[in-house]
Amino acid sequence: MILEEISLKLQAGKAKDVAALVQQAIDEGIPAQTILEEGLVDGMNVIGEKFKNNEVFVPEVLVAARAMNKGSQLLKPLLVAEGVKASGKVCIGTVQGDLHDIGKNLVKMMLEGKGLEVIDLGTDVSPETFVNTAKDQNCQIIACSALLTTTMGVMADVVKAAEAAGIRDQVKIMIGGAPVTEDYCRQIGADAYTPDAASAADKAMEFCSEMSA
Ligand code: B1M
Repeated sequence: MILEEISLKLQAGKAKDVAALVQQAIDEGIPAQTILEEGLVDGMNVIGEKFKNNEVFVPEVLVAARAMNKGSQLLKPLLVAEGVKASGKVCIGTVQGDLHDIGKNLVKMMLEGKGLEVIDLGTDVSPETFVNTAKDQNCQIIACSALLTTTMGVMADVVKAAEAAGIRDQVKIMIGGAPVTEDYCRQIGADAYTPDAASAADKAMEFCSEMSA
């Protein structure tokens, strides 16, 4: 089955093959969301498990990540709804000290798919950069991604920085990433934790319509 092939080629780091298979899957009419989750994300999850067990190492993970990006770029136009007017503004980034950006890029893609305007701050983003951007650009939402247990604490600093800057009541702070939990969200006083990119986009839409009401 083509989705399994995509997953296997991604695990092997074959970016060109992944791109060709993703295109084929699109042409066959498989929904972009399904290709993303059952092909690309599935492959990345296998790599993650192997990385954890020392069966593959950083170079293999990097080529898999490159293949993932190549495949998801092809899906982007399909996930991004055409002609939808921006109904809110979000600044997104991976927190300071953390360079993982695949999940963050997926969240960005899904937010854009809902018609939201997204300012991508990249990786290794300081609490001050999140807060200053939200303030200067009038963002309704700050979206933070963290993949390391050692960096998720920066999310608490983002909440504190927003309080210190006096914008805490004007901005919703959304958090996510593999080590992040609902409990942690409550503990640091952020506004929402969502486990995946699609639910992050739904929640962001909910916040934006609440805030514009
Ligand atoms: Co890193 N890494 N890594 N890594 N890496 C993990 C995260 C790890 C779990 C691997 C492991 O040991 N099993 C482990 C963390 C352990 C821990 O903290 N508990 C780890 C480690 C230790 C490290 C290094 C320290 C390794 C080293 O150098 N010794 C190092 C740190 C570098 C740094 O950041 N300072 C490192 C480096 C790297 C690479 C550079 C090689 C590469 C990153 C490439 C890149 O991103 N451009 C990499 C990768 C690829 C991984 C794994 C294998 C895959 C991560 C990924 O992209 N997953 C990962 C293992 C794993 O997660 N299974 C691992 C796919 C992606 C789609 O999922 O990002 O979780 P994810 O996003 C999901 C959800 O979490 C959610 O939506 C997405 C899907 O819908 N989500 C949000 C994400 N952000 C959200 C925000 C939201 C809402 C939802 O709201 C705002």
